Amino acid sequence: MPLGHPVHRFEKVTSTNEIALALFHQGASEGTLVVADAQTRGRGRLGRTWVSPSGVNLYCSYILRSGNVEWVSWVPLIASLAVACAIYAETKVDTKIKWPNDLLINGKKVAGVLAETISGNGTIQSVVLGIGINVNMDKEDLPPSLHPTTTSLFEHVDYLIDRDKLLESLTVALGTQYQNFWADGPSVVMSDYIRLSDTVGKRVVAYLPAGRLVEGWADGIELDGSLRLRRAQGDMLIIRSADILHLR
Ligand code: BT5
Repeated sequence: MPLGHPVHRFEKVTSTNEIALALFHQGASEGTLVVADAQTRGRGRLGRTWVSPSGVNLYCSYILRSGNVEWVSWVPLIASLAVACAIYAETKVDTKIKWPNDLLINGKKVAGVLAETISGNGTIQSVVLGIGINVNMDKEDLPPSLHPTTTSLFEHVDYLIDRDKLLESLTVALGTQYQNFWADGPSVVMSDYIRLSDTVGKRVVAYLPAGRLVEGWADGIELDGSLRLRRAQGDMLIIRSADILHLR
């Protein structure tokens, strides 16, 4: 099933992920794409907000097919790679990936990925993959607290970027990454991901969901997409979910 069919376009929604989840429950098929010009309650991970000014950025969500748990943990990594490819294809701007799902330009966040699973009957039925890219936005479109850590593609090129073309590139890149993963397993995705990783090889602090924090060297990525952290004491931690701070 090709990604990006059918497409549901909206001027303004609460959250494209919320709409895609609702469409899934109404029987929407794999590949369905929801795009909006603005979001009033754009979602980040762990209940955070994705600020979504109107008419300047890309906010979209894809309904992906169900898969095993291993596949699900790779979705944000595969999507990050696809976003990096699409951005490069349309703008020639290089991005790096902060594990697991932040796209950075010179250390500042330009895009984010939110994969939400739909479970039922003891299995994962589907994944709604949401992607937000800051495209033609001005810094002033975001609250001042976010200015030091964020950027948009427009800040790195000298023209307004065609958001429809970027979405087309994104859909193609995602379809390609997705097919390669199913055909070859995670090894190719893994090497591409590590090549673009801003995290692997760095000293980092990981803020774990339970509120604990651990410090160490980001040593690599496990076969299920987890981050391997080597601590000064010499032990190795496998981190499935965390917020990462890169240390100098
Ligand atoms: C993410 O969460 O980075 C996932 C963002 C996914 C957004 C897309 S838009 C389409 C789809 N529909 C949705 O409702 N969501 C998805 P996280 O790693 O938790 O990062 C969230 C944090 O990024 C916030 O707490 C802010 O610090 C920061 N942030 C918020 N808005 C931003 C923006 N426009 N650009 C850069 N950083 C932002």
